[in-house]
Amino acid sequence: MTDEHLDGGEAVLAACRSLGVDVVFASSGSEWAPVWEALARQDRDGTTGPRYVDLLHETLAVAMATGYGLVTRRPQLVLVHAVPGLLQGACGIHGALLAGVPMVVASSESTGYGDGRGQDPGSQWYRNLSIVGGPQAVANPWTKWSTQVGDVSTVYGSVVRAAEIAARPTAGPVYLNIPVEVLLDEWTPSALVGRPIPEAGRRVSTAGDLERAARRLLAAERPVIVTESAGRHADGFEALLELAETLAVPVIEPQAAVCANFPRTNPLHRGGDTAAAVADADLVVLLCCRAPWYPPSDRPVAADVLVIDDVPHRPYVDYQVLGADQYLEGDIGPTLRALTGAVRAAGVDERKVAARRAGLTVPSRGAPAPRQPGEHWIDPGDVVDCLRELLDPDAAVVDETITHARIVQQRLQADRPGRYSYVQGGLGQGIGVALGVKMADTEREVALVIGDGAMLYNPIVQSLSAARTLDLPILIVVFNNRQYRSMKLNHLRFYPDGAAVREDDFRGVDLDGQPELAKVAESLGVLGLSLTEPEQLKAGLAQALASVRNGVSALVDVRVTR
Ligand SMILES: Cc1ncc(C[n+]2csc(CCOP(=O)(O)OP(=O)(O)O)c2C)c(N)n1
Ligand SMILES: [Mg+2]
Repeated sequence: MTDEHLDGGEAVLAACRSLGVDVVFASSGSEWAPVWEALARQDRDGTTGPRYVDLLHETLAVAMATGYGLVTRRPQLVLVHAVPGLLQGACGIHGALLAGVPMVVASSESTGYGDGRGQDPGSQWYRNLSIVGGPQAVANPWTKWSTQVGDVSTVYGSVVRAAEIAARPTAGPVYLNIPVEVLLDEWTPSALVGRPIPEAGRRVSTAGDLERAARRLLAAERPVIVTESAGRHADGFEALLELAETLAVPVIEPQAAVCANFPRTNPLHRGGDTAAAVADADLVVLLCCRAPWYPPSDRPVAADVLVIDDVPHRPYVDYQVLGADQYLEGDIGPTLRALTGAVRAAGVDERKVAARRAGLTVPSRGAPAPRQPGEHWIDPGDVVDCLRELLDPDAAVVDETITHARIVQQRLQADRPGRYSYVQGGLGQGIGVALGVKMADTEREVALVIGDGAMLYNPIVQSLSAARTLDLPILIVVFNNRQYRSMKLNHLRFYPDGAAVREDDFRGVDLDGQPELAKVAESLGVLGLSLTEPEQLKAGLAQALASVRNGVSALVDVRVTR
């Protein structure tokens, strides 16, 4: 084969170039030599193209693409290996689906198993790697879309199309099975190859829908906005602020909120209790809410419900009750701006708005639990308070805590877009997501707050190694209660007087056997600190942050009271 032989690997890379993909996040597999060859040619020839990053675990590769996508909202390419790599990455891919993060995930199968024409793909494809129905069938339930690329002539177009599908609402991961024979096959680029692919067009509701929604808002006496993820969308945070301020509408971020949507410091932010907030409302605006009522049938009967979303009924959600009286559909930023425009055009009753504003008080952050005399360990609320004080005001906080998430949300007081992101889906993605956020914006300070149990689900060795080798310094703060506290609370909810509680004999809870996380971190070139006493907290976190600002990641293992 000559150096100038172009194949399916070149087609994959050419598609990335046309799409403006910045990064290929990869976890190795024998199918990817054609892409590696294309990358070697790219380097040799000085061609502009994506950066390629080798990662040592699929969860890490996918989670980094998720973190990167949360910041950029643009799809990147993730390469994994056949079905095993796809399955290993599945937890993260499902997380990206829930988070609405676009990405193209690709892996291979064999079509000829060594008997086909062309190069020998290797006997492992015949012996070990096949799966009945193909990997695209495996990926189908937890991706937005999945298919197989049947021929080298369609590789370029398939990768482009996959990314275009991934980027459109609801954004999410798509999967491509590009068989190894297809990747190795000779490729003749068509005249279309190399044209830059435009971004998706913006969608806004019709003028009629906007006007009806504006009139509803203006007519309401006690409207309230509930939002889980408006801040995930471009301009969503700022556009919501403008709408809420224009009408002095209170905003609720329920526990299901996954990002910073509205400044917690704004008097219109009314905390996280949807049930209390809607009890007296005559209009509830559900803005980007998947699961506003619980139980699902618990929609308030007295209020009208206006649903504003890009895709109100998420195709990947199995059961969803919104209870809408009106839908306003379109891209969130432009739609909210247009709604505010329609509200102003229809005429705002400033006296009514002023009266509503005058009735607001600043909700309290909640005092820390009183400390028992002689009590060791550190209050989790104090940890968040201290972080809020010490972190750069623009720092991004990624959250993979469970029972501490509410405290983090309440006390962090996120006041700007991108300040807070909750890791969605199964545990184990947090470090990767934080590293991806850092990679997308290397100037930004990034902190991960994480439970001890969640930490132990992460590929710690691979992730902390990546932090060092890719020069992505982040702060990791472990809320260590030496248990899966959530599992215990769950058990107690179902069996408050059961044998486990009477005998103090729980399962699925104890994490006393965990390794010393600070030492694990130290062994991987990361500053590791263990804090057990409240007096150590501020100095410890400050020392860790100084290390991060100096280019060395830090892990602070904080022994928390609960
Ligand atoms: C991949 C995966 N496996 C299992 C679970 C179930 N699970 C939910 S929370 C949790 C415990 C988390 O422990 P920790 O991070 O220490 O938080 P805590 O409960 O102590 O607040 C487990 C095991 C999960 N969410 N994801
Ligand atoms: Mg724990």
